[in-house]
Amino acid sequence: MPFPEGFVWGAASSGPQSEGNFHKRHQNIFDYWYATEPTAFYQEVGPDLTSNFYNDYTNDLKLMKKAGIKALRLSIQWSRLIENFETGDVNQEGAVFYQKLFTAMKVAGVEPYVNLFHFDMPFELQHQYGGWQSKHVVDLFEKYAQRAFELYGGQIDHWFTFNEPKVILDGQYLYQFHYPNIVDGPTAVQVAFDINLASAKAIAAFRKVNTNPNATIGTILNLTPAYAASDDPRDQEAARIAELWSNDMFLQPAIQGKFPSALVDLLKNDHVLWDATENELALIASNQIDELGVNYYHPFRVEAPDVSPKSLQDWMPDIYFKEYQLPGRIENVDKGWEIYPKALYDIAISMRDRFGNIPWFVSENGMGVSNEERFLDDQGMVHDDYRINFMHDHLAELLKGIEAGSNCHGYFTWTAIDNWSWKNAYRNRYGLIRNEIHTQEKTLKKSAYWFNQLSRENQLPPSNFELN
Ligand code: BGP
Repeated sequence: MPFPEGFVWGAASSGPQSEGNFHKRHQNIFDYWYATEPTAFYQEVGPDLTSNFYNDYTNDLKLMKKAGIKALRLSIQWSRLIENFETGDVNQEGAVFYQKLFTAMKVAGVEPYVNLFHFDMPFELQHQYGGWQSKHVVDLFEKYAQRAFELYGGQIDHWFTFNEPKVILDGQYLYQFHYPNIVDGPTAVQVAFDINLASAKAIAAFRKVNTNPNATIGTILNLTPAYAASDDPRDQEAARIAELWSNDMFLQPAIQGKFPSALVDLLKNDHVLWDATENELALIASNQIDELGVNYYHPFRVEAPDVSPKSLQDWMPDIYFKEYQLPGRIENVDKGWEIYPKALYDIAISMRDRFGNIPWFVSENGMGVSNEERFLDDQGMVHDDYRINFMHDHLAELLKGIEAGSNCHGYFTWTAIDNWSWKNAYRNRYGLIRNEIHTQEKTLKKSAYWFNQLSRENQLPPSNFELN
């Protein structure tokens, strides 16, 4: 079975992970964290150079074309585009960089999908106001978003407000892997609300200033379907709450304009519900996305927690569920993530049945593997059959979902060219294209040829594909 006509074959990346911080006038939280604590990053490699996309994009786009990539999801860095966060005045050099980049993408035939926030809170806003803890920062984000729409509205057809809001909560406010590494459940609850509000405000700004009839706006969520470890009602209950917290807390406001009432009741009961005004809720109610990007890597298996949530303890979402590792699972051991392609079918069906069959696409899916030098041949090509298998098996499940009527219109792999990954730096490589980070030499991996055939034929090549 071919994929539907016009199905988009793309790749995803982000500004902070690929550009390098050349000519940036402000630090984001990762720039700051690396400058003050380099040992927090794998082999002390920071975000200063990354994959040199800032200087190399013309050549990079050519390589992407060779890999069959027809669309690239990337992000504007708030800390590059905006000179004065309070007024929203732009930094000219930053503005020109993105303008030239988007033009080069059109010329190269790589369609830009532009996201406004990929974990990269400007440090000053984190430091001064507490980042997403502050409604003032929400307003500054709206200002920045509006500037971006005004500057690039004529060039861009696909806008996105956020990448993976859930990971912002997890990293910054719960499990300590993004600066400032706070552990505070109730604050995470407020941040969840504020990000939903910021997304709605950016959508409102888009509806106000956009004059491009082809342009749409969406958001990007990492969906981790919650599966109960057993039929035991306690495990089932854990999965129900995990689903509300991990997925529905962002899906429902974005698509339906409201928060899940069962979650609101639970948070209220626990005295940790967010501060929200009637006006803010009305704004969320009236600003929905046009399309959804779904990042999918792994499922979320859960069981009942060891102690009852009624026990005296600091409030964390995990008082309701405990992560469960399926015995005998297939795992990407470099990342500790279970590989479970069927969840992509489940997501497709859930989009169809629970979310009005909204237009959606896979905005990230891929496999990060360490020490890929193991798989280099004499010609210097990485034979990454594991990555081909991973994409093949996920796409086969996705296709089943599409055949069942789910409205999915694209697949973007993470990522085109190996890029810098938050704390892990260049430990795990995800690219279809290898980057020798010491020389910035970039070469196609075997998976790039597989992806090229996929994109050319709009049909799944076999996973045991061989190069001619
Ligand atoms: C997603 C992020 C990406 C990317 C990817 C791989 O959560 O949106 O930015 O990094 O995961 O994860 P990691 O880089 O942590 O291995």
